[in-house]
Amino acid sequence: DLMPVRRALLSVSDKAGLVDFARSLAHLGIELVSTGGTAKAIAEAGIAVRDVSDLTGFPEIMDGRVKTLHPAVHGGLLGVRDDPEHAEAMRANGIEPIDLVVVNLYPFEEVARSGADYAAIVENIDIGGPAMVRAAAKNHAYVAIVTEPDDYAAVLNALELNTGSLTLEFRKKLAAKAFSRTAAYDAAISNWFAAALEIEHPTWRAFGGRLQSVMRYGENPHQSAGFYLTGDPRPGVATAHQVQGKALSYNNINDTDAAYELVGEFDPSRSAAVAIIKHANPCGVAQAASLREAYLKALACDPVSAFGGIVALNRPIDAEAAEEIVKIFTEVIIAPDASPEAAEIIASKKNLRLLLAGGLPDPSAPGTTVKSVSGGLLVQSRDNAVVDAMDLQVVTRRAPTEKELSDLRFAFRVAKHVKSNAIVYARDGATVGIGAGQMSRVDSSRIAASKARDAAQAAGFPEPLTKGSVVASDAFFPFADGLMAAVEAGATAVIQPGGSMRDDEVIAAADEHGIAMVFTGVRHFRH
Ligand code: 93A
Repeated sequence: DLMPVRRALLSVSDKAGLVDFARSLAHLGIELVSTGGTAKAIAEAGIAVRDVSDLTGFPEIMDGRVKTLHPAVHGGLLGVRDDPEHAEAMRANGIEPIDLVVVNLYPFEEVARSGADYAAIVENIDIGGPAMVRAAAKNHAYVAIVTEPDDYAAVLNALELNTGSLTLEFRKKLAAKAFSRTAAYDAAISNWFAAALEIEHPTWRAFGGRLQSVMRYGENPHQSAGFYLTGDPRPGVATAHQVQGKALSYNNINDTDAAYELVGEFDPSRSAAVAIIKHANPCGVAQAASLREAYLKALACDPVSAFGGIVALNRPIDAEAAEEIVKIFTEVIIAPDASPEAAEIIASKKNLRLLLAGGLPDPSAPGTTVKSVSGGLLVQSRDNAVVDAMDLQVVTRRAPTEKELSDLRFAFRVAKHVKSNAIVYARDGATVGIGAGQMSRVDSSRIAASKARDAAQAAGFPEPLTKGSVVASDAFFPFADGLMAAVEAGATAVIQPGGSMRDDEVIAAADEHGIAMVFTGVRHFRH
């Protein structure tokens, strides 16, 4: 399965890391062949390189439109090495085998995004590059194809590990990546045409949107996926500008949406708010005077889960907050805007995606949500109920204190964005325990309380932060047991919709333990 690499063909538009990579390949005794600008960059670094014209015996013509589109190149890429007829064809026609191909394409996407003129965009449709990428990827039984500077280091490691050869397994992975690159490239071209000519994309009507991007995969690597835009201009994940970082994945977009919708609940003129999201559920939410403080409070709720999370902020991100956020691995940051200093701090993390949305989602605005089921679509109006507009009713002997009431509202705001059954413990404007997505409400209560114990233990606190907290439930407690779990965890006040047949039992249990409870009359199921 090991194939020795003796000859490499390099043809790259993005010349990042090229010279170092070429030098290392040359040190391994690999012959380098290259196209115009790439060959020039390599030769200028004092590294021996053959011009592709030398291989083809044909000059690069038509401003480079035809430089590698030649049987000497494609025969060297596609020839089946151990097929005697192919070998004979190579020998008879003087075709030299190419074992490694390093190509990245004309930057069509960037040029199209930059709003260049029509002819310039068309000129950036790479033809020879994708042809080589596809040929090499098809013939991965013998040829390795590298399409991203980010992979140079891994290729060199693999070559060194196998003394100048690459394994079939590695070549297969590179081939899979190569085809996803050419698929995304062609999707970008066809989308640009559709937009330029105002043609409907074939999938437009079916999904009620315009294809914005083809993702490398969906929720899982074996699923394909695309991101469709409805054209709704309101601030959110679809209209946000991505300043830096890798392309967003399917899960990133889903989670970033959840994160941004959640921080949209917090009026930026009243407080800074931060939400950290994992798997579309918050693992910490807090409001405070500054974004930095809000982030640290949100992080403290569940620092273990926050790793690799999505961070959403309700105010333009500043340097102090950015400095804290980059300390742990984060996938995406989304905010209305960023200060230049914050953008610079985030720029030090090349892969970290930064999205600037221009504004915040309005939680009380009307809208529509769509979910697919077998053979159909479920459509409903957006859950735009906000706790400030709800008629809160105190149902216990004790009314909540001012402080409890403020935390109750906070907790219910958060609970709206937690998958059902949702239980949210909060204290001092921060979540201290979140139970999400359980089939039983008592289980959500217990999970939230046990997560709060873990977090307190990790932070070295003597007691879990649920002691003296308040608790929100997205739907009514059907029995007193869910409420009792909250009492045991140390909650002193409860907010919930009410409306259970056993409300009386639940209220009696609350009264018995001196708990203050308010009913909202509004349920926030979220599935
Ligand atoms: O104009 S092309 O479609 N025709 C070709 O034959 C061809 N061969 C390589 N574009 C072609 N390329 C592309 O040129 C590569 O994909 C790469 O992006 C770029 C590298 O050109 P240079 O080495 O001159 O900078």
